[in-house]
Amino acid sequence: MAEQPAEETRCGFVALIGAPNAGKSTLLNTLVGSKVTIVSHKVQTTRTLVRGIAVTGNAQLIFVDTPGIFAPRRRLDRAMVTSAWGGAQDADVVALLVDARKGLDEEAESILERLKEVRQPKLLLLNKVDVVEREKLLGLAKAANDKITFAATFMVSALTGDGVDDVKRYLAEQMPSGPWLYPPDQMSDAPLRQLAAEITREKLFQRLHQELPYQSTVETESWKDLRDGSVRIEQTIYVERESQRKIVLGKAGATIKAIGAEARKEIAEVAEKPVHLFLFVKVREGWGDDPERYRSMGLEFPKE
Ligand SMILES: Nc1nc2c(ncn2[C@@H]2O[C@H](COP(=O)(O)OP(=O)(O)OP(=O)(O)O)[C@@H](O)[C@H]2O)c(=O)[nH]1
Ligand SMILES: [Mg+2]
Repeated sequence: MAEQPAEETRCGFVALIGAPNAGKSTLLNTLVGSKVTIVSHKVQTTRTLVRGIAVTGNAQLIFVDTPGIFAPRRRLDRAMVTSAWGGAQDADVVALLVDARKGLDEEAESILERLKEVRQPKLLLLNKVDVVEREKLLGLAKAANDKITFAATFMVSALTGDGVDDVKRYLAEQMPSGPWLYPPDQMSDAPLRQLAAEITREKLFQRLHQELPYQSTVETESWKDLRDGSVRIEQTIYVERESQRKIVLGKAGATIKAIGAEARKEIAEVAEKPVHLFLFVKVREGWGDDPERYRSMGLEFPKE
């Protein structure tokens, strides 16, 4: 078991911000070395702040995964984007992730513009270098640095882990002196029941198409440790309409069964015990305007 070193320690917060799909959550999991936040090929997967904790030398790095920043339309979008900038506000260092394949598109440009007002040291992380030519990366690094002052620029692949250790080593030196805020072995501060709900939501994002993932949310309703060492978990998937409920269930329940099987396997891995997972699908019209759902996600409820 890792121990907090006796010498001087450092500890601080690093916010990972960027456009939807830039790879923030993938990077967080790679930085921490364990799955603490969910990932999908779709945009707007992450809905709230998720912390992942890593130790490098004498420093404890607390990374904060944030929802992608985009032009919000719905109430939930607004809550997500507000939460992302809130995460940046509270951090010691703000790391901007840019999908190097996309480059400085309109979305990235508008984040850069607002980032100018952020007072903390900023880091530029050009991500997805595994699929981009080196020349393009250099041009991109220059273009972004011409716009605002970054303390440093790194080229990484969150997927392969390329360059990620360099980022950690650099950040470890930047953290303020102070005691570690979490036990040395802790990788996440989210309760397991929350991660379990997120894992099921990840499977929804990966399997369902078009608007449906965005009109659904998942909550863990009950978590009972059984005497045989297994756990019985009940979760509710909320959707907006009856027609959506039918799609989530699938023909003869095939879709929900597949989602449940995938989620159960992964929840068992993080819970480190056998899991009995029971999924219910409920229609809750306008859940996107229901303050209770926001509370359960850990989001502020925007007034409009
Ligand atoms: N090739 C490649 N793909 C990556 C890399 N990092 C992330 N991806 C892929 O990009 C997609 C989005 O990744 P996420 O980590 O969910 O992105 P995000 O920034 O958290 O997205 P939101 O939560 O929606 O804001 C997924 O399909 C990832 O597998 C990378 O370094 N290389
Ligand atoms: Mg994410």
